[in-house]
Amino acid sequence: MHYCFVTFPINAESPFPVYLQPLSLSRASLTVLRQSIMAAIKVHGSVLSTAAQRVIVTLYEKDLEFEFVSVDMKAGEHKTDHFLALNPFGQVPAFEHGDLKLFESRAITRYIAHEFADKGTNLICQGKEMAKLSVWMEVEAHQFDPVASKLNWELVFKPMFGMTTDTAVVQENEEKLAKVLDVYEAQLAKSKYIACGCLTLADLHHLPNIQCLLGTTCKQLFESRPRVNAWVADITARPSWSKVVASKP
Ligand SMILES: N[C@@H](CCC(=O)N[C@@H](CS)C(=O)NCC(=O)O)C(=O)O
Repeated sequence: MHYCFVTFPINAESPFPVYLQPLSLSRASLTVLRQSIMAAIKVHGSVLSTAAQRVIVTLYEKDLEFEFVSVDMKAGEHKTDHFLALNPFGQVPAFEHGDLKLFESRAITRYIAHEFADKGTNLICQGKEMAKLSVWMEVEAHQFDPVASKLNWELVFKPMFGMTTDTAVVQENEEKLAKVLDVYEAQLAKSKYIACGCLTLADLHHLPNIQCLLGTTCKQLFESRPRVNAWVADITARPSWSKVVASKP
């Protein structure tokens, strides 16, 4: 029980005289009070943005409340002065926590995981394990993402915008993705998740691009590698990710 002394009666069974009766708050009401005092978290983005989805899935895993501020990218809202004040590169997502303003999805997820280390799923490690986790976050950003993003642009977004897919770019990047996934298959023989034995930011960072690729011909590149296939099935089945998928139009 948490007490906060006030000078009016609130707890009828209290042994204290009325003027010294404690305000007894349940754990649930204290949480609500604490959350309303805590600085608000805002994510500016589009539900279609893979980079914004990376941040949102992390917030869900950490069980944090946040406000999603929809940016109308079709209307070029991300290039307006108002948005450029949040991200000078004019890209979503942008993130606010009180007076802190951040951009770059992976920097945002790292901030969330460290700042709210005691909330929700622990997505980071300590010492040498953290060093390994950093390696796999870099692998996702520099080996997986460039290839996956190109494939998603050609196979998902170009058709969505009525543009023509460049099959030569698709073939070149499918070959590159196959090589990256061969490394993942070997890594997943050593640990259940991509960086270590438990789910971390490195796994979450992959989710948005993987989800898009599963709706394309690239699906078989994941399915043909048993450990990669099991890992993909595991991380895409997380309730946090299901919530992100459900929010897409
Ligand atoms: N490295 C950035 C990439 C952000 C990014 O490319 N966002 C895309 C949407 S997924 C965007 O805003 N594109 C519009 C543009 O570049 O003008 C991050 O991870 O946050």
